[in-house]
Amino acid sequence: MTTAFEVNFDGIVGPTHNYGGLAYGNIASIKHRYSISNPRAAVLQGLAKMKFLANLGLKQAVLPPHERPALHIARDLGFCGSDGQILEKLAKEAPFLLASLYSSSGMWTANAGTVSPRADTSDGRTHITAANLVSQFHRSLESDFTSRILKTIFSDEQAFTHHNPLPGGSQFSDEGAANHTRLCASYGDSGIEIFTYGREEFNQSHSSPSRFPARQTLEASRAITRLHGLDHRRTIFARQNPEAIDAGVFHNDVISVGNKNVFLYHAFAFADPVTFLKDLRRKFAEYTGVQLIEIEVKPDELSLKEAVETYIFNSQIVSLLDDSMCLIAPIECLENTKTKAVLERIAVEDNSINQIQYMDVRQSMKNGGGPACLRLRVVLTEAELDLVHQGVLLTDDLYEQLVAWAEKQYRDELHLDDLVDPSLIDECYTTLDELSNILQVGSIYDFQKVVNDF
Ligand code: SUG
Repeated sequence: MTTAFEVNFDGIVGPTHNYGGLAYGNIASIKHRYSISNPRAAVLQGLAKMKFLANLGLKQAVLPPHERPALHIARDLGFCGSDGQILEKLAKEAPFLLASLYSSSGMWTANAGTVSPRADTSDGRTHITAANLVSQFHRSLESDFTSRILKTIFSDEQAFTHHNPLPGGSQFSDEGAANHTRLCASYGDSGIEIFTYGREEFNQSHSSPSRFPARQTLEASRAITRLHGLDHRRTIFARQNPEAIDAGVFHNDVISVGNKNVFLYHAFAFADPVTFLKDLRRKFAEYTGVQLIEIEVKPDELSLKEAVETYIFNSQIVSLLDDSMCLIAPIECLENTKTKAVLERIAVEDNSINQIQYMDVRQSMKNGGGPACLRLRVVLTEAELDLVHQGVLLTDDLYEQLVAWAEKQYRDELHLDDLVDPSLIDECYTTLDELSNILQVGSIYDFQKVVNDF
């Protein structure tokens, strides 16, 4: 058995965090469209969550925000003139595009990519595929920078293999780890990788959601398993319940979550739960030698609607140093009597989870991103962790630097009308430039390269 850790790479909320209502099928995003956002509160909430996990003795790291506004995309789409003129034209002709180019959606790093640890892959390397996120325009802008930053952080070619985001259009729509759950006996052992998808592009015989789009395709999930060299005997593909997608479950991590041998899910999460769970139980017992602990939440205990409103399943389940587990839930679950009761039941049952903690990430929640959306899980051995760029690992010192940086640089409030102000561009560049220095990641942003060329 090799000792390995789960390291959470949380996205730092960007300085342009806003409520553009861009994500169709994500009920919170649509509900809060045009609200005034609080970027400083948002970034501090995210940092506080990271610090909380680090204080529990867990390995915690950060991923920097993306460069926004993504003005090169506006130019690619035929908008011309100075930066200020482009912003004005966007505001007048295509406000949706303006909000998209300013979106801070890179903060939800559960969608940054899919990671398979060395214990699961055929060549014993950690495989990483940045998600193409093609199902939502504003999110599709993330994949280039995500690839770049992941390659910067996991740069050792002997240990880490990076694959390009999947090619093609909606047929290979890939949303990263939000639809990927890895279960195992201990992190260093090989595990069972579950890939959840909403639709099969080349087989339309299944019922589809009627209200909202299914984002992940089976074809994309299969491609990831091929690229990562996963053993098909330890891989499972499970279709999301279309009814759940129509209730606002745009990613599977809104309705199930797993850690080690614990799997928490809503009874309506999967299209064919009986077959899926039977397969999972059998494979898990056969290949890990350990029994799976299933925690099912039934619809009479909590409806799909209540699950989506509170994001209870978007909790993080983490293993503490004594090997007990802690469930980190959004604070909204404490304020809802039904979810609070479900969590109290989970805490007293015999299932390894004996601690529930509530986190305030309300700014992110208003855009449909809970605690689990904000982090990308990467299982690493001690040797691999040493090869990771050390500047992104959260220490007390880095935390203090990031809080001071955010307090100095971030606006208290941001309204969509503010996005047309050209001075916001420089403000963002200065903020991101300072961050790249703090994290010692070099000139990762395009605007830094332009300046350095002169
Ligand atoms: O893709 N929201 C994100 C939320 C992602 C949550 N991630 C996981 N479930 N893993 C999305 O729907 C809203 C942005 C806006 O409306 O401005 C947004 O993109």
